[in-house]
Amino acid sequence: MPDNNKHETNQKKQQLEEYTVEDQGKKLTTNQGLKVAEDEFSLKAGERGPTLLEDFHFREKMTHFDHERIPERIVHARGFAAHGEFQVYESMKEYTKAGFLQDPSKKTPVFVRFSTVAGSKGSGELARDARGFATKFYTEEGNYDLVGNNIPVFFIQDAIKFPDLIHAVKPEPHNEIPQAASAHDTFWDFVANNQESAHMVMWTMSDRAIPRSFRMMEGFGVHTFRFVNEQGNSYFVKFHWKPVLGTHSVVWDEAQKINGKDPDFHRRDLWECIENGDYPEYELGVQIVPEEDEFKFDFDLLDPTKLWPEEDIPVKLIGKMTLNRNVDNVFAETEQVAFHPGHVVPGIDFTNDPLLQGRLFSYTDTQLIRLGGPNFHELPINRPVCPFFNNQRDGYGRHTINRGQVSYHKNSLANNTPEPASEKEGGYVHYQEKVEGHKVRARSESFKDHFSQATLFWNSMSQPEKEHIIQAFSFELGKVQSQSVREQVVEMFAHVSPELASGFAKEIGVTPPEVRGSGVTKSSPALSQENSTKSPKTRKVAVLVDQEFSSKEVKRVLDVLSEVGIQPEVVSSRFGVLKGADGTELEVQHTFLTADSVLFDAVYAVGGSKENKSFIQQAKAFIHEAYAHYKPIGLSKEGKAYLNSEEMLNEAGVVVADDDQSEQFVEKLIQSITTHRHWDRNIMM
Ligand code: HDE
Repeated sequence: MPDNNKHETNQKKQQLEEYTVEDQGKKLTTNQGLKVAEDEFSLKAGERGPTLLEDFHFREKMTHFDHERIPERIVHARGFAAHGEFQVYESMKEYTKAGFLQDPSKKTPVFVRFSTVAGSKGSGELARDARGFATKFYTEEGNYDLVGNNIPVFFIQDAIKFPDLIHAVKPEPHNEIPQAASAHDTFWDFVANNQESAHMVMWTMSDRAIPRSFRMMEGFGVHTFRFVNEQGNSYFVKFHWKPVLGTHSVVWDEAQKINGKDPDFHRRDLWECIENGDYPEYELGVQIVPEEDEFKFDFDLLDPTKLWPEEDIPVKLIGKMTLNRNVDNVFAETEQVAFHPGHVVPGIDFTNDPLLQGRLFSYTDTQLIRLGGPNFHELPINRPVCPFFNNQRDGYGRHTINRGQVSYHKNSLANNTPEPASEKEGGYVHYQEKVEGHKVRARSESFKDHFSQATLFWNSMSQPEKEHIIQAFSFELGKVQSQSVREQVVEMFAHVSPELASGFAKEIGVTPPEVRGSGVTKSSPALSQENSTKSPKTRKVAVLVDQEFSSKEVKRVLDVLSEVGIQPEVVSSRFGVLKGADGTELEVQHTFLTADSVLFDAVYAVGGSKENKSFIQQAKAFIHEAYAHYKPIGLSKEGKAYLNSEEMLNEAGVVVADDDQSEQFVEKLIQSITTHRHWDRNIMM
């Protein structure tokens, strides 16, 4: 019923617009609807006189302003979001009765918020950190939230430790330093003394923690959830989001520079791609384990520090999400959206993962303080698209005007309305899992292996990825002041891999450990980003051009790049129009002052007048930085001269145009851009 789908999407949009889009030509009024005659001068006794208390318009305006800020999220404060839709490929009836996973013709509206975890609301987006990947599905059976991260495991196994973890990673309380960074004593002290964190720390020290784009990172539900079908059969399930453009990262030196040059790099990237119609797409994947196989693995399915290797339990791709609309107002939507892992629909249920169980309490609790009361579900962004109706009443910020005298169940005065729905009518019935045991504060023996999967992750990395991990540990522990903490961390990661631990031990002045390791030799190729999809689409290329450029190939190269979805942008010394030797014109989009090589995926050096020393100098610096970050580099005949050494011409990913071969040049350049980074390059500066 495609028409119905359209109707729902429009209905959601309308609901939101009702509150967010201002009509042209409206008159300014107070919040009581009184038309305002003057909005620039406060009411005074005489032109130079004191302001009068009587000025109700001034007081209302100022009071509202004074209260504009709400508490930022204690974690995931820095976030950015977009609207979109989800469509399942084929009915998932066999495994789940969830309505939105039945009909391939149905489009379910979604809202997705990406975030960093540790930093404040205004922090740089390229922090080394996990990324939040939270999706709200506005289904006909109510809202379903898949509140995940871009890393498939977590630091801790029990929710009771979450406040400790977050206290340790947040800026240290005595001086509030450092912002949005785990490179400090308290975080690493926590890690060394809470060794269940080993696996996730491997991920946060890897390239996964510095993604190139929200559009190029995976998402994971982390916990094991349950699917339940119409017959009442249950399956364990792990959720994945797989980005269609593949999973890609920047390098650490670049990340730090981007934070200065453009702290909004990730949100800008998402915003611009959606505005340009390059809609980010992710496939929803599920790993499914029948209930009877619960104990067939060498790890506990309920342990959130463990992933399910994709080679053992394949990821079935079951649908696609497309993000196709930017928000109208960041505060009303992105800031006020309230996610909760407990927002489920029939067919999706929980397991006893002790981290998940704790989250089921925390999210409503946090919304109460953050959104100022129990009516946050009435905010346009949080409202379900299906009707909702119950006996809850009153509270801060109530929008609904409930009619009638009855607000209790059971009743006879309103014919027992609202009345619970049976399972057949769509009423949510919790999966009747059998539980028994002693009331204890304890951890299962099956949760006690902290190192095997950390080693699995290490074994699965390519050589460059391993080097990046060693560099990340060296950086982070290099910022740790306590020698004891450094030593404890080396000792801990010697259990994961002696190669890793000795790799960074020597960089931080700690005696390399005696050989140890976990003994695990298995690897999971799916964990390496090197094996992910590669695509040239939406890659940004800085085209360095100056006046009098020799234009034979340029226009054609730019056209071909654009045809395959690459975005070439002209960078020069000054804004204006550049004229090529044969009269071709190019408009400058950025100058060296406003752009930087770290903000692009690749460089195409065209060049220009030999007289402009300033251009040449700046172009050289631009190219060499891109080169040092392993980026694709295309050089025109003139551009060749900008390299410091002839040898660089033969290095990986450097493509040179010879006039007669310009066809091959652009093809090779596209190939080089598709590769993303050229790790087997000698860095000689
Ligand atoms: Fe969260 N988490 N979390 N978390 N989380 C919050 O809820 C919490 C955990 C995740 O864009 C808070 O509304 C506890 C794992 C995302 O709005 C808070 C525990 C995963 C977001 C909270 C965890 C997540 C949050 C703060 C340990 C990946 C941002 C503001 C038991 C599966 C959602 C808010 C958004 C946000 C609590 C662990 C993902 C305080 C207690 C594991 C993506 O309620």
